[in-house]
Amino acid sequence: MLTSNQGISISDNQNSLKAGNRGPTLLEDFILREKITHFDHERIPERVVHARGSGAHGVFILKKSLAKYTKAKFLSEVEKETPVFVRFSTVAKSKGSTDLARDVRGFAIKFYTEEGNYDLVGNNMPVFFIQDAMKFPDLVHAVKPEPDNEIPQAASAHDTFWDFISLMPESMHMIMWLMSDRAIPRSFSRMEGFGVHSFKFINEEGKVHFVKFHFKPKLGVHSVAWDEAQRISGVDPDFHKRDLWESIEMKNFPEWDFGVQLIPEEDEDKFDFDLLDPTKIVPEEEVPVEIVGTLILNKNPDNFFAETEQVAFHPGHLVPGIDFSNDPLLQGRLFSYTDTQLSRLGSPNFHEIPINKSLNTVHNNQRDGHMRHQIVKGKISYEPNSIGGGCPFQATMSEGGFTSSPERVSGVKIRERNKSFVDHYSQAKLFYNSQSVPEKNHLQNALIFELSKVTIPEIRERMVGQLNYINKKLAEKVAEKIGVEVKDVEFPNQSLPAESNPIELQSEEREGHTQVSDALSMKNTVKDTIKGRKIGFIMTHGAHGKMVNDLKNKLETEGASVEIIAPSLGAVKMDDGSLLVPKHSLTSTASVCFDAICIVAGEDSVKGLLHPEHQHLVLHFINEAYKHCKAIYFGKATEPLYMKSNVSLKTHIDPAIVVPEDENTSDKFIDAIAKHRVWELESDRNFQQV
Ligand code: HDE
Repeated sequence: MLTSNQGISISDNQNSLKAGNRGPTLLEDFILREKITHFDHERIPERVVHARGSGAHGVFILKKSLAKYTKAKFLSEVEKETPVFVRFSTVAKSKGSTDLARDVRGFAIKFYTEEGNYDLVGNNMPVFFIQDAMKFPDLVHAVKPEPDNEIPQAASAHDTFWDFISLMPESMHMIMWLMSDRAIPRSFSRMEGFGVHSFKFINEEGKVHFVKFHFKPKLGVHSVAWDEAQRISGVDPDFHKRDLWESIEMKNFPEWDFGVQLIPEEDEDKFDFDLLDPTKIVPEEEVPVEIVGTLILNKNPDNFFAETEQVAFHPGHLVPGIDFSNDPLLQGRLFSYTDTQLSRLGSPNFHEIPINKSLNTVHNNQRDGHMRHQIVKGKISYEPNSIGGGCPFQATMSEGGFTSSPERVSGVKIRERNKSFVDHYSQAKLFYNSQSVPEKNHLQNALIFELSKVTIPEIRERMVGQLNYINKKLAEKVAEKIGVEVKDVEFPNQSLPAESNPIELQSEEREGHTQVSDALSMKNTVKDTIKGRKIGFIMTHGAHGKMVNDLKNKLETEGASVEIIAPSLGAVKMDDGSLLVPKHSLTSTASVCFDAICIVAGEDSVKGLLHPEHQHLVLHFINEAYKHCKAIYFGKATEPLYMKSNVSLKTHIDPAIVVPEDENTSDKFIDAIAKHRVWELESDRNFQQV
């Protein structure tokens, strides 16, 4: 039965209580008042950053014991399964903005371990914009919509962001990541996750290792084209959220390998960068990533607000065996997260909300406060006590009590950055130099797009000056397109120690030990599976039933999903008499929502698609998919459509175009989809579009 919040059964949920049929509503209508009061308070403040998120439950399975390095139990016992909740997010955008904004993605994991909650609150990029927490509010103010007119939403392409960035050489490495296609992922399941900071592992003997955390998607790291991202934002702004939800519903569970880079404490100074500097990676060539576990997301939340919105992460939620490093960005984060939960969730009792609750029972003397759920019995809320028999007791180390890793700390109180933090360009170069040619082109075009939106020429000029320290050709190309000259520019940086000359320390001659890293290019990612890919079948009445069924079955057996697109949503009658109900009409979706398309065989179907009412829509579909370097399958008798489309203009052998004359057409199609896109033919495909 429908009840009020006090549990009273409600007999009429349609009409308010009135004085007479046409009379005024009565204040005494407690049912109406309760309903509307609750509704009025349904919203809570959105997260100041990472407002837009998507979450899922899952499990972490340890495959290789790390007991040698950490006493954390969930990382010690092989095959141990730890429940998790993961929240992905965009960073700078509002809760209601598009998934496809150019942005960093949050990758936050709550491990519900037997020793309490452990939160790994990471991103899909391994570095950050700034080195010190002091600059975080400035960074966020600069990237958020400008405060006078609240423009632009879901975009970093504006004056204040680039003004700040152009004055912050330390952000250059992160800018390379942000301008790369990593900032427009194909899906959450195809992006990496990183802990970013160096953390510490401590084993039973108290030995310390620095550790960097990595999550590598089993489906590979794949992105969409920027032009595509812009279109998706209009056609399906929930593209990533939907993909995650649907993959889990279809039991195509997203999976990641969990890996660690381990560095003995005594090797801390062996690198040409500072391990405490969050604008640096530890190149995998210098310290390989050891894969030790699997993260699987296998259950959608039951309620978005209760779980995804109310989940509260904190890099300070640790378990014994893991500790912080002195990274000054991480140190600042340790203050921020509880503080922000207090205003967002409104009470210090947010740990009692089901999604935040530790599996381990909570025993302490903290009491009361807004929205307290726990009913603690007895009169003892202090320690030491004798009345309660001394409970709850402190745990010794052997009983699993948390102890910080002992570290000698001494120093003069000082507001300064260490000289080892000054080199801002070597790893920006490392990233840029490691990209394939199409990736470099995309990065360059992203910079041109973003900087073209900057209205103040001095900012554009300063940015080009920054790029010049990374790559001269890149700087020249961008400068040419944004109407400024490449010049030596001064970068006032008040945060550097007085004796260090930034320009000298950041000179173009300076190179890191590692100059190219394969792990940084998406070219080298996994390209052997079509699991989770979405294939659009374009057809109408008379489509070849056998072809549809055979190809559809084959693609679905390999883990892809096939969606039928037809001129209308009415059932399509195929040449064998069977009926198939389309999921989309030609006007309700677009090629950008699919990884590949198939123009289904069948003379009558092709005739139908050539009808003047549909032809331009079908050709737009094909041409756009072609432009975005996708695999396209042309079934038998589809030649008239092929000939009218831009595909017929191709000048190179294109491995992603499948025509009836090909051998093993379905295998060729599957192979092309698995490769994701033929980025290397992008200029050829685009050139032909003119
Ligand atoms: Fe966060 N960050 N952050 N951050 N962060 C928040 O906490 C903050 C940083 C990250 O899905 C906030 O609960 C400061 C780095 C993720 O709920 C806030 C600094 C990394 C999420 C906050 C950083 C992150 C947040 C806003 C610099 C990658 C979303 C809402 C000192 C390693 C978690 C909230 C979720 C959220 C502060 C920098 C990741 C305001 C002060 C670096 C994934 O507390």
